Amino acid sequence: MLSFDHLSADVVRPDYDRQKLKTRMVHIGFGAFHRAHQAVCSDRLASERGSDWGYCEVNLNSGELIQALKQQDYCYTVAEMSGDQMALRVIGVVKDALHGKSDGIDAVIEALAQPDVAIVSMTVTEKGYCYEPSSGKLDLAHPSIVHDLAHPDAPTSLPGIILAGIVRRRERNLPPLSVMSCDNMPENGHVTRNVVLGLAEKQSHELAEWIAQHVTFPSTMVDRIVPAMTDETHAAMRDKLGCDDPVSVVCEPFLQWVIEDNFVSGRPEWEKAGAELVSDVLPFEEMKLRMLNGSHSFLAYLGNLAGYQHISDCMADPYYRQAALSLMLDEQAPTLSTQGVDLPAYANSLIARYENLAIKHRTAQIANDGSQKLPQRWLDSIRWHLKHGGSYDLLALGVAGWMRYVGGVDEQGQPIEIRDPMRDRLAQRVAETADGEARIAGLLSLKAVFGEDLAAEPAFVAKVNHFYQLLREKGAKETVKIALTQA
Ligand code: NAI
Ligand code: CS2
Repeated sequence: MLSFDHLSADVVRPDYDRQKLKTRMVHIGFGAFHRAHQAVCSDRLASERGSDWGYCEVNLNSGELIQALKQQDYCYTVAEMSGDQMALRVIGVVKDALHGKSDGIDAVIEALAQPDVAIVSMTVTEKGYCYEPSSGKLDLAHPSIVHDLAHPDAPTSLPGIILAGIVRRRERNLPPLSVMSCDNMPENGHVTRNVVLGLAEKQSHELAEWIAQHVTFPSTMVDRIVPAMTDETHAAMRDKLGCDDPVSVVCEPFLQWVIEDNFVSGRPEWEKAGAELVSDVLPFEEMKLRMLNGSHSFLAYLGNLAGYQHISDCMADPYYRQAALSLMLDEQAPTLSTQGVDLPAYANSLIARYENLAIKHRTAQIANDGSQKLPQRWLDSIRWHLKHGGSYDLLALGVAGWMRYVGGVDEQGQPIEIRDPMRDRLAQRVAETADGEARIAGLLSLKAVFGEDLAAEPAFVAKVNHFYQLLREKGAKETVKIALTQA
């Protein structure tokens, strides 16, 4: 357990009066990322500007972290790591914490309906939104949504819980909420609005109209590489801290947060703690999702197939490094509407971040949930190239790599554990098709991922077939090399 008595002197501690914090924000998804990103900014603000914006943290599924957090008086440690440097900070901006299962969903809805609460934010992974990735619309066939339509007062899904919180606030005549997604989706505010309004519309048109008029859904671009904690990183933290902190998290020094300034009941002055408040986040989101996350997913699938465990291992292979850079600059950058950003400098800064040997970011972690990630990271760019006649070989290789990966067997013949909300559908397509053209056609016919159009684009299908065949015959390392010399 984290204990201030044992902390070494160089650990930064909360230097503000924690009693003065109020629970003005509820955050759903107390995962690694939130702990190292939004909570850090809010903590800096409390420390440097005396902000009183505190959090109630909520986890809907896993309860262990919430339990541990409570035992440590709601404090935990963040370690920024670069090379052999480690900077530690204790975060003190959390006031309260709830676990959906043990505290009950009603306690979560009640937290959302407290008078002081002005913002609910989320980091629940793309799949938490229960939407169809290719269209961004609520998936009405999603089992949790089917449940929530039948039981609106006892919801289980993120959209259902937020909706119930909004309804309870309205019943009590409380000021409306701002609902802020901090997940890696393009126009994440619009996606959130779509799913909440989609569900509300099924309850009553009048309710949906009221929410559309009163509740805001600011979009955000969020960036900081925060890998899942491992036994090794926990041990490194223990050595440095002099005690165990099960809630601790390790991350890179870099942090970026661009927020659409669209809050209906006030917000912390995050701009005074390093965030950028803007009127339109989309150009920033697209740039980050396509350049950073797009190259990440490429390295995740092609790297994992080649036996590279971490992103930094991929960077040690000059062809993978060059492929990531070329994917960003030659195939993603031309698709962007971003103005005034030096994209080559941005791409080089991303490569430098990937090379940080202190950050052990597993390719298998990034490879998770591909069905939710491909549309915004690769497929929209491919559509752009099909329309404008650009070259997209590396993007097509990425798609072929994902298809090999979800085939479930690596290049050494070992099984790959597929973690994806569409795992059963993927496994079914794989099982009912012969490896090769039929498998590719089977996977491309998944409209929730590829939409209606891509399977009907002969040039795209031919490219994916070409690289898939090369991957089968020559393996990932050789294919990446060939793709680079072809490009
Ligand atoms: P994590 O695995 O540590 O935490 C995931 C959180 O999502 C947990 O709190 C879990 O309870 C919740 N969750 C998962 N499935 C859910 C569902 N169906 N409904 C409701 N809650 C659900 O992952 P981490 O690292 O915190 O990342 C979460 C998300 O944050 C990512 O998917 C991404 O969208 C965003 N992000 C992560 C970055 C990173 O480097 N880790 C950086 C930028 C954004
Ligand atoms: C990664 C991201 O897991 C993934 O899919 O691409 O979490 C990535 O680390 C962050 O977006 C960096 O900001």
